[in-house]
Amino acid sequence: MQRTYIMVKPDGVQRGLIGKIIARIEKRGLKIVALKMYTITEDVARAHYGEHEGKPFFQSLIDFITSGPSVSMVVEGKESVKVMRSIVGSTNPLEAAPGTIRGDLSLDMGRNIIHASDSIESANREMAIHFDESEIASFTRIDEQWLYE
Ligand code: D4T
Repeated sequence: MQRTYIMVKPDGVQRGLIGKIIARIEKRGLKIVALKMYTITEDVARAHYGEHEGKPFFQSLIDFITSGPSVSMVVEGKESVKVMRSIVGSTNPLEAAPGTIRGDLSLDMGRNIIHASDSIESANREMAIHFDESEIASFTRIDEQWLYE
């Protein structure tokens, strides 16, 4: 089974959307195997968004992501990277399809409420930034025999 890294960003937390977002992930059949809320430090934010360093929106992205608590998760399941990217929707909420988290719940690129790793490599890198291996649980959900053939 594949793992991916998910973050409900500070705007999602402030807008009271943690529960709604988690419900969508769980209902799809994906398993949350790690979860915590904390305010990301500047150093962690710079490591997480290192690929965007030097871009015009970089500093505002760092200021925003460190501005308040966010919720970090590790989500596991079949093709979880691809499935989560499709549940989340396009980076720009104005282009995100209805039915996606961003398409239903947000309007602005800089306030797009959720992050999902864009590849297996990014997922591994981001999980290592935000979690110790010991924080990631290993268990079987009781519905797994009905989720997978
Ligand atoms: P994240 O990483 O937050 O899940 O978003 P995406 O994977 O969908 O998109 P991204 O890495 O290209 O962008 C990271 C983050 O920066 C914000 N952003 C992005 C912005 O404020 N202005 C921009 O022009 C871009 C491209 C939104 C998401």
